[in-house]
Amino acid sequence: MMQTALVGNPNTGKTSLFNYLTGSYEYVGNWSGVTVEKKVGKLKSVHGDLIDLPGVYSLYPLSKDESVVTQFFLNESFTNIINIVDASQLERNLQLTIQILEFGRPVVIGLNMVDVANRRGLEIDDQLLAKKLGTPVVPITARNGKGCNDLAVQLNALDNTSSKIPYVYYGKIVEDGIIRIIQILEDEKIDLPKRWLALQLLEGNPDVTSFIKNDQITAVIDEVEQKIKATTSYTTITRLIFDSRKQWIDQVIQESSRETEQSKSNWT
Ligand code: GDP
Ligand code: K
Ligand code: MG
Repeated sequence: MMQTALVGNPNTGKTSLFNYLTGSYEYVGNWSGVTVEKKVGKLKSVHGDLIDLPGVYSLYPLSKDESVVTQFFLNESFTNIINIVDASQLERNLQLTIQILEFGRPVVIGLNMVDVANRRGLEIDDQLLAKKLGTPVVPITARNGKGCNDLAVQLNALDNTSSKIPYVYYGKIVEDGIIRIIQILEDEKIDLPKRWLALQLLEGNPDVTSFIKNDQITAVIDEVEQKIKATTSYTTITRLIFDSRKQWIDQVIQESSRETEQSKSNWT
C-alpha cells in the first residue's frame, strides 16, 4: 500500500490539500515526544495513506516540532512525497525542495498560491520548472481544490524514474568531504541515501548527527570546516551549503518564471 508524505513550508496549503485528497480522516494521536498532532488520511483516488507532516523550512530542525519531519525521513518507510510549494515564495520554499529531492524518493510538487504569485506580477512556467527541478510539478489552488485531481493522477503515476536528484554543486572542498563521508558510510548498514546523509551531516543537522554518530565522519567534517575557514569567505559549512543551494535556486527561478507587464508597471 502506498504511503505518501505531505511536506512543505508552514502556511503553504498543506492542510487544505490534505482535506481535499483524503476522504476518511484518521486521527492517530501525537508524534512521539511532541504535542504535534499526527494526521494520516486515506487517499481518495488511490489505495494508500497520506501523512501530514508539520510545516518546516528545512530538514535541519530548529525545534522539537520540526524534528518530527527529520525523524520521519530517518526512520519511517514511505513510498513517495508530495512537496507543496508556495509559488509566491519560491526562493525560500525551494531550499526545502532541494533537500527533499536529494533524498531520492519519488516527488511530485504541488505548486500552490499561483493566484498570489500572479497578483504580484510573477508568472511561472510550471512545465519548465518541472524540467529544471527534474520532477513533476502540478499547479494547484489547494483552497478550492483546483488542480488537485491532476496532482492525484501524477502521484499515482510516480515511480523510481520520476524524480532526478538535482545536481547542486557545493564547491570542491565540500564535494571532496562528501566523497570521503560516503566512503565511511559504505561500512555502516544504513539503508538511507548516502549523498543526502553526507550533506545533512556536513550541514550539522543535529538529528542526523546523533542518528549516525561516527568519529571518523566527525574528523572529516572538522577538516572540511577548517579548510573552508582558511580558504573561503565562509566561516561555517552550513552557510556555504545554504548559499550554494540559493545560487542554484536563483537560476532555476530565473529560467522558469517571468515578471509580467503588470508588475513592471507597478514600479514605474
Ligand atoms: P498549512 O499551514 O500548510 O497547513 O496551510 P493551510 O492549508 O492551513 O493554508 C494556509 C492559508 O492559505 C489558509 O488561509 C488557506 O485558506 C490559504 N490557501 C491555501 N491554498 C491557497 C491558494 O491556492 N491560494 C490562496 N490565495 N490561499 C490559499
Ligand atoms: K510559506
Ligand atoms: Mg496545516
